[in-house]
Amino acid sequence: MIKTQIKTTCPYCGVGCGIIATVDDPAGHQVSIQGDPEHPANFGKLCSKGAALSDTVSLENRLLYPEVSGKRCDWDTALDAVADGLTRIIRDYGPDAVAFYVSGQLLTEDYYVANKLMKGFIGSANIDTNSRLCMSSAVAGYKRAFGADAVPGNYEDLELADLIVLTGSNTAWCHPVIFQRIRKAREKNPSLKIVVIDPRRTATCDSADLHLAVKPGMDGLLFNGLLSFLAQTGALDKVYIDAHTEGFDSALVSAMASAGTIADVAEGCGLTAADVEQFFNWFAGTRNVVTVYSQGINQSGSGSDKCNAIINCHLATGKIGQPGMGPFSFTGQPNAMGGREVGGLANTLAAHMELDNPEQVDLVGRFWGSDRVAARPGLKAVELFDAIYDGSVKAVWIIATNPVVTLPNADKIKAALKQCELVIVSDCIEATDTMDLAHIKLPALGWSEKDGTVTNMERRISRQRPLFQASGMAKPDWWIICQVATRMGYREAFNYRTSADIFREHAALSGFENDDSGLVRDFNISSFAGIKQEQFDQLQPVQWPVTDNAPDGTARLFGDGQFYTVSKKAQFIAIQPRPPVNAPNRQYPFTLNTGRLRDQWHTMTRTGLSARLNAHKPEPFVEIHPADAAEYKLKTQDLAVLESRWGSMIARVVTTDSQQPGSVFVPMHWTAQLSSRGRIGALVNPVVDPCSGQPESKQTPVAIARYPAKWYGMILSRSPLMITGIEYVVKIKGNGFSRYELADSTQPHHWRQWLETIRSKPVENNDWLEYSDPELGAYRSALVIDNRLDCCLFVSSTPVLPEPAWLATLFSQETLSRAERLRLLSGLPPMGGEDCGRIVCSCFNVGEKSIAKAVKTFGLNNVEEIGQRLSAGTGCGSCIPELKKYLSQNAAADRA
Ligand SMILES: Nc1nc2c(c(=O)[nH]1)N[C@H]1C(S)=C(S)[C@@H](COP(=O)(O)OP(=O)(O)OC[C@H]3O[C@@H](n4cnc5c(=O)[nH]c(N)nc54)[C@H](O)[C@@H]3O)O[C@H]1N2
Ligand SMILES: Nc1nc2c(c(=O)[nH]1)N[C@H]1C(S)=C(S)[C@@H](COP(=O)(O)OP(=O)(O)OC[C@H]3O[C@@H](n4cnc5c(=O)[nH]c(N)nc54)[C@H](O)[C@@H]3O)O[C@H]1N2
Ligand code: SF4
Ligand SMILES: [Mo]
Repeated sequence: MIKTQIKTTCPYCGVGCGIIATVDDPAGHQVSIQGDPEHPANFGKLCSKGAALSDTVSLENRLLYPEVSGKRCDWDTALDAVADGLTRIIRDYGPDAVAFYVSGQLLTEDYYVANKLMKGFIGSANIDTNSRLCMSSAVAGYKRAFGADAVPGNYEDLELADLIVLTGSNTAWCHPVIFQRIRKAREKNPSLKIVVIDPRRTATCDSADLHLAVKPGMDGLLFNGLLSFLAQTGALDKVYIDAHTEGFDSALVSAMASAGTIADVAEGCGLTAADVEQFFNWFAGTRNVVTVYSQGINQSGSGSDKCNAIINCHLATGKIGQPGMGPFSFTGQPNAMGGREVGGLANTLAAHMELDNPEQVDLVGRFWGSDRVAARPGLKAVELFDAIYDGSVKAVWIIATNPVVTLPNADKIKAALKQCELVIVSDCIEATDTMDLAHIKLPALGWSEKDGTVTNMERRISRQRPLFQASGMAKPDWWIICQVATRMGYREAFNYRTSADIFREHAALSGFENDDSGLVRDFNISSFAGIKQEQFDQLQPVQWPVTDNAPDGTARLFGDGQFYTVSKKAQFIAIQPRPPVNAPNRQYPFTLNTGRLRDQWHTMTRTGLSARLNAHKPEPFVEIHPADAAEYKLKTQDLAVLESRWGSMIARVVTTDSQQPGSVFVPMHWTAQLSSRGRIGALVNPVVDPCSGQPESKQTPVAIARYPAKWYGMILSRSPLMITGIEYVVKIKGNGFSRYELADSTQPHHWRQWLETIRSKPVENNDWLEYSDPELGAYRSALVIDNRLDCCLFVSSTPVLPEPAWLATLFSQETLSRAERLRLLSGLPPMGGEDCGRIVCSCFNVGEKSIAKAVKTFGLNNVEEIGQRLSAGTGCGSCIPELKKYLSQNAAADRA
């Protein structure tokens, strides 16, 4: 059989890696995934998440049928219910009583029609997107500086740079393929320096020449300090400032007034003066500098100002617009950029136009043939959910995002949706925390079925192509939106047959009256205004603008020193640095920092389906400095309760000196589907940046205390279990089994009876193996059916339980040996049996114990030698920073 090979794009991060998918079995949803060697984002590389895509395209947990009020129905019924509901509320309360909350994980075509329906025809701008939580500060920063939301450079600039500053970005885990490109660039150019600015010592620091563990939230001061240093040391490019910029003097006055001396900056930022000076000298003395910034900068009550403080330094030295230099905001989602292009934010309009610009509102109205285009900005995400909570917004349609988990003050979001009159949710997944609150559930196509375009963080438009036919009754998001629009009376404006029809219109709008007669707009892909279906199907990755003057796309912007402002000059912004809005206090003494893990994507609706991705960091955890841990009587493996003014959660304690004292870190990923008390969003303060509306998700004052567990337990079971009434439960999908981590603060159960009830299925031919020591609070049991392990439970009064990695191997066996049956109850692997430890390399399933053992036994000295011995690190390469950690630990042990 000849297998079909399809070129498509990864659905996760903004790197936008090209993929070659080989469809092995179309009906069985079997596919093999490889990096596309020809795609200019990744040249064949993929990270662990991209490489594991084949694990996530099954029908497990897919939403396959529409539902209205809990009943499965056909599309007509569901679409009528949506259209009638929205129409009725608009009639009774006006257009601002309805809202859409959408996502950077939509295709450009989906996003375009959602925005067109709300802003162009319903006539309200109450459509906002999860990009508000992600890079709205970066958008505000670019617009203030350049007059347009335009990313100046590209990935190649990172390879051409001699200094890369990564601030508020854990590139190694969040944009791993770019991190690999940086690593390769350094091998070629040993003089390339890397500075990482992050309160934590992350995996990204592994390649850093200098790590500035900045005090949380103080980057504005640091970059103001840099601007003032550049001025004082004669490092300014005065010719560039005069010719191409405005506002320098007041920006410098502000910078100098707030920053003071290097020693002052260092003190304010919690750094040493020597380190600050080193960084400043490198920036001043290097022509090719790229400053990458991401959520550590954007997710802040003064995020937009921080972005401009960074851009100011590049403008002041003319380090912009040429190969190897520039400020570079890293975006998160696969189509964050496409969303910006179609105007998905509540304050923007399609094709990089603005809602507060009457001429542009008029232009878009004429293009769309509508006289109802919203005349003013709508509610931004946090305000929007406040309005749902207080009842002024009565209907919300949530598409491709999971706000009950990811918005700040998330328990309030849940309460808001609970009391909202009409909640419509479109998702490809059935069980999500947000979907659970939907009155109308709409099944969307998943990544492997979708057809359209996305734009990556270097302005490169690529195709996502379908690998499989639609599953169940799932439909493209654009189709669902257009059907609703049609039923609301807007048939003519939404009469598209394919996503190519929409792309063509989007391209035409970008070129519509976009010439010197008006103010030229940066976003222009007018070359595609007449694109035919076959050409759309064959579309090669290309960087916008794509116009008659630049038919092959545009690698860099601003090379001619011309910007998109009225004067065509870039603008300096005077910055007054501000600390986080809520400072730690006696009741909540720690700063909570939240962010991402290497192998999970956001709310885990897809990556959580992959056993190999779950193996890296299986449970919600809190990282805390050892000194703080000691003060609060916390040890690694304990459970801790974290609490803020807004909510609480329980997490496993990890003590580490990569964390700075006074600050704790918790990953953002866990949901109520997978954990009883793991939603960190419940604690995050809903403070936003007044300029961008982006929440301050990186700094919330919290308290921490040991969770008073009476017992800790772990279950591995072939069939999923319904576990209720236990305070701490985390569910982890393994290969052929589910694992549950448990704990509770009340007296232990009658274990055997309890296990039988939650297993519910009656069994024959079963053996219960049991061991109990009430004195020690220990209990272990295993249910063996036909000599095959079905389920096992381990309970202890301490958090030390058997290593799950070797237990997991027993579930792939059809029979248990005598030794294994015995060892099950001792909780130890059989003699000579493999206990590889927690998985570090998810491509080759190599655990930390195997690595540590091999490093020691064979005296391995570097990552390459580990790779030759164990294959670890030779796949996607995402684990290389961790492999280095084992090497350095071993070296330290040898020295000791
Ligand atoms: N594996 C994985 N990759 C992803 C995603 C995912 O879910 N999983 N999501 C994607 C998305 S949507 C996004 S937006 C990107 C985000 O990519 P990143 O922004 O790189 O990711 P985060 O982990 O949110 O935060 C980055 C770093 O900011 C640091 N930080 C916190 N406070 C401060 C501060 O005050 N100053 C500075 N300088 N740093 C600070 C944190 O310690 C953290 O290491 O990742 C994308 N890639
Ligand atoms: N505490 C804290 N909170 C944060 C952050 C943080 O760093 N800390 N980061 C913020 C950032 S940067 C971001 S981007 C957000 C992300 O937050 P969310 O967008 O809420 O998280 P996801 O899990 O990506 O949600 C996407 C949803 O869309 C579904 N989906 C996937 N593909 C499709 C599709 O094609 N169509 C439809 N209809 N549905 C689809 C998925 O199943 C999933 O339910 O979280 C934000 N929240
Ligand atoms: S770096 Fe990883 S997650 Fe991001 S696009 Fe590439 S393969 Fe996908
Ligand atoms: Mo994001």
